[in-house]
Amino acid sequence: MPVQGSTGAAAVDRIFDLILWIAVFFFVLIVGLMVLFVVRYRRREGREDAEKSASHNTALEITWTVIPILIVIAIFAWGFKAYLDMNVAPANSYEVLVTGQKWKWLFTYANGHVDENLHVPVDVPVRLVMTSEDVIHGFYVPAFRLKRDVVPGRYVRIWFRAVKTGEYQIYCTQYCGTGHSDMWAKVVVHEPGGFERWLQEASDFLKRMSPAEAGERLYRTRGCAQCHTVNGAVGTGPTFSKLFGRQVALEGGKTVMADEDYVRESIMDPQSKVVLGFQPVMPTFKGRLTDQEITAIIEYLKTLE
Ligand code: HEC
Ligand SMILES: [Cu+2]
Repeated sequence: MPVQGSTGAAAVDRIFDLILWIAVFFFVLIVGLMVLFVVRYRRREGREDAEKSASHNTALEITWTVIPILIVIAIFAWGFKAYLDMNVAPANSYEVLVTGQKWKWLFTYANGHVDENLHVPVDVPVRLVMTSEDVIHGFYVPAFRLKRDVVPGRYVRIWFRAVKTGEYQIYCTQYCGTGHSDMWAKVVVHEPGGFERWLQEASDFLKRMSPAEAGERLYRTRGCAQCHTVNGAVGTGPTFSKLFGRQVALEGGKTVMADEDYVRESIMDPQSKVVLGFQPVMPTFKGRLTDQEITAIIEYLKTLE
């Protein structure tokens, strides 16, 4: 088993152990008796005919019905309680929005900061409100025994309380396409106070970084990288490599110079000028990126000339 990184992990492991040991007990009992009977009642000289067996034993039959029923009820009751505990978050939980998309997880914090990793304070209940942008994904943190599928158009909630600082792996457990196995992220559990400091610093990245660096970060964290490469390869959208300053051929026969205004328009109103040979599938980022952020992206595109 991975380390128990959350309060829920211990509860899950206890039920797992219970079911495991019940299974081991009955496996040994049943297979043991079977082997014993095979040896004992095998065909031998002078024992050719099977002995007449009893047809019925009420006491035995009631015993082997009632005991398993009690065991199954106990497993259900215990499992159901743990399931409810996992699903009903304490009222004072810190909330983080989780979005699954091809092929990364994005985490949105209360102040609007968007990050590729899930940062949380230790010993504080954290509620995740999760959804997907495109197809089904499965949010899975083995160390927290936390797993929930997300689908577009619907929100699901889970919560956890991390008990140890450190980094834990997040996986996607639904086969969601070519990038599925790269859909990794980390839970970073901070010591008391460290989380607030991290959030403050991370949200200030526009002030802290040069515009081009900040633009690169936005390119990665705001989903542009899903559709646009920077290495010249064509994805769902055209590559950003050597885009800036080039003449771009559009659907309908026109061409346009890829300058600041064109990039800005492509982000705010993608359908107004559609690049030749591409589907008009880019979502608008109007209201989702600030002017300052768009400027940072433009500065980043300039570095890819
Ligand atoms: C769902 C896929 C998708 C996402 C996500 C996406 N785009 Fe696009 N983008 C496209 C497609 C397809 C085109 C070409 C068709 C068109 O012009 O609308 C395009 C065109 C563009 C163009 C014009 C490119 C050219 O060669 O002329 C720019 C600039 C651009 N996108 C920027 C961005 C930025 C910045 C982001 C992230 C904030 C982003 N896109 C997110 C699919 C996407
Ligand atoms: Cu996925």
